[in-house]
Amino acid sequence: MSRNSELFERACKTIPGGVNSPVRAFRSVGGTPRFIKRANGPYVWDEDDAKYIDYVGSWGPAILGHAHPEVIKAVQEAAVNGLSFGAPTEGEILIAEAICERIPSMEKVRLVSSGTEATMSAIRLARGATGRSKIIKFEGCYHGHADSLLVKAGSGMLTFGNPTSSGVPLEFIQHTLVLDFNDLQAVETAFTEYGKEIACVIVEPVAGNMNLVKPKAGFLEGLRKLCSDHGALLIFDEVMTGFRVGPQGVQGLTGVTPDITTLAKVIGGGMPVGAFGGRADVMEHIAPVGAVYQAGTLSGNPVAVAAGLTTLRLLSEPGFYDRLAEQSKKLVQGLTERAGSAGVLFAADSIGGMFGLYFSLEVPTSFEEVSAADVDLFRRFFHEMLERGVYFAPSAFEAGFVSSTHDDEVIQATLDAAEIAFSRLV
Ligand code: HOZ
Repeated sequence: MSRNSELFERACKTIPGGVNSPVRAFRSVGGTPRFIKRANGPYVWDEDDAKYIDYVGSWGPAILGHAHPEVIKAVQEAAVNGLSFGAPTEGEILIAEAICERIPSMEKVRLVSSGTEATMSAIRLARGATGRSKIIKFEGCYHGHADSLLVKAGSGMLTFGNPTSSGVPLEFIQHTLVLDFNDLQAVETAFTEYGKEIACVIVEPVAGNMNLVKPKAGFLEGLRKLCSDHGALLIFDEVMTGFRVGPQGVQGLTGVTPDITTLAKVIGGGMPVGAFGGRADVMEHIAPVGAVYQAGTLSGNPVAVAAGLTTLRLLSEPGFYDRLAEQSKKLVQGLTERAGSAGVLFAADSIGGMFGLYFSLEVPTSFEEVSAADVDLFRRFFHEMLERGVYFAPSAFEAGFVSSTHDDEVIQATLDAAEIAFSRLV
């Protein structure tokens, strides 16, 4: 029995499903999850000593590749001084300044420990600041596992949604309206109907939790206008896209300015950090200044902040994002060409250091289109690649990530593996 299998069997005895986050269990692709022993640059090694080119990158944070020496050094130096104080530190000011300098819409920022905390707190802030209850979210956009956000669309366009998890009472989601991503008309209709009750619209401005789905031209601009016209707040959930698609996230690429932004992943450099921030007048509603309560023992943790600060500094090197985007493009173009030669129905897309692979004719623009892709073909491709030492996300509904260590040689090795993998699908 392989050590991965042994560990998985053992893990299942004390950990639900053997994992601490469901997608890691390989349920949608089948097979045994790889237990990772170590990682460096673009590679991870499993407990059977198999080496993989990694396109999961810890689901986004590993933008500099794994175990970047300067980030590791910063963590070690911070750890020596104590792991957690539950009191303010200078590092928290430095990272708040670094974030606010880089993302101008974030005039003030509060640190938390995860993306879920960031989005949950941003929603509470929006409700507290507007005095309204209803929120709009989009099908296929994932904003962490807070109760009011675990919702899928109801049967009609303007019905409130249904929980996507048991344990979420209907009463908890009665204020969540779920609409189709990229359907501006639906948002307009919702505002016409409920305008004065809507606290906020929350959106992944480039969706990364239903594979990768980009906004259509005018969609984000339209959301901005509708929110402004109706006194609602626009929340960009840039947990995944923040410092990943460009130096100012999607807002920097599109010029659309949200009122509140949520961040996590990259800003922690691999350590648990999240953040939400935005207009100063909105942020002033947060306790201890305002009446919206939010707190956390490990918020602004000094070791995590050290990793994040160092990461942000390294990302500021000139040309960093151009090079990253170039490597992602080489990957998706190369894969598309090889799929084409093998006669496999396939499309791919990328933005900055993020990419999507779709077993469908075209790049999707909605959850419905993503869902129509050939999941079985993805599953077979995933395993063909895994066997050849390439680790993609174990789900057809997750985006992939390229780091600055995915150089030409690494991309070429991936494409060589893909050439064989695609040929075995037909
Ligand atoms: N939230 C991640 C998927 N979009 C999964 C995180 C994990 O399993 O580490």
